[in-house]
Amino acid sequence: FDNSKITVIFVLGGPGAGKGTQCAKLVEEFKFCHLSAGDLLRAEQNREGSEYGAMIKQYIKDGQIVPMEVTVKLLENAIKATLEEGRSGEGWADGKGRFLVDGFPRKMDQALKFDEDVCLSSLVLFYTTSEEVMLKRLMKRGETSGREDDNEESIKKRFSVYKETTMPVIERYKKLHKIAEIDSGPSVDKVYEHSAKVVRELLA
Ligand code: UP5
Ligand code: MG
Repeated sequence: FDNSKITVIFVLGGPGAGKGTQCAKLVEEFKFCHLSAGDLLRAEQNREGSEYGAMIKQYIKDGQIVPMEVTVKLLENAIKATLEEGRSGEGWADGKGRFLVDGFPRKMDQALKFDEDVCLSSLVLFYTTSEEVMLKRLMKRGETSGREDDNEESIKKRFSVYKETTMPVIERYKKLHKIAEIDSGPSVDKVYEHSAKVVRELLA
């Protein structure tokens, strides 16, 4: 994709940091298209006839990163479909397709492949809070979410994969000066104030 036609913001942070919650609010104000890599994988897992369903299910339960070919392809297809629908006209003031890519890239190989095959990102919103807070949020959500990885065992695995595999990706974007770090410990509205300010500055 041509970087002059689309703006991509990556949204990272530990499991339960609040990525999805903040993306939903950013969509309302800034008319982004929100693509959650996890949601796309869960949809593919449940799609009838998918050859990857069983594999994805196992990876997600173990908190492991699904092989990048699958995830990058799902994201690429979703971006393409959105642009073809012509959403870039209506609502997107500068005529540019705006995408929030949530929960991605969480492993170095994915980051490099997306840069190479899809496009360069403009910014990374990086949500941080303590593991204690994230665990509490996820256990609470697990009471109703139906997500197979919202249980203590899977959450612990997700935390360790995040530290070992995703933190190096975040360090890379820090070196590239693309990171906006946001404390996601406070209330949803407080965190959003900070998020909106950062995004407003980027789009200005
Ligand atoms: N909540 C949110 N913000 C709050 C606040 N400020 N105050 C109080 N409560 C707050 O929030 C989690 C919960 O906390 C919610 O109940 C919310 O109301 C509350 P949410 O916004 O959903 O947090 P989020 O960061 O989106 O958490 P999520 O669980 O989605 O993060 P993960 O990164 O773990 O999940 P994701 O769906 O991205 O990935 C799942 C799995 O998919 C991965 O583990 C991996 O196996 C696989 N995957 C890949 O293999 N490759 C990829 O590229 C991406 C995913
Ligand atoms: Mg999420």
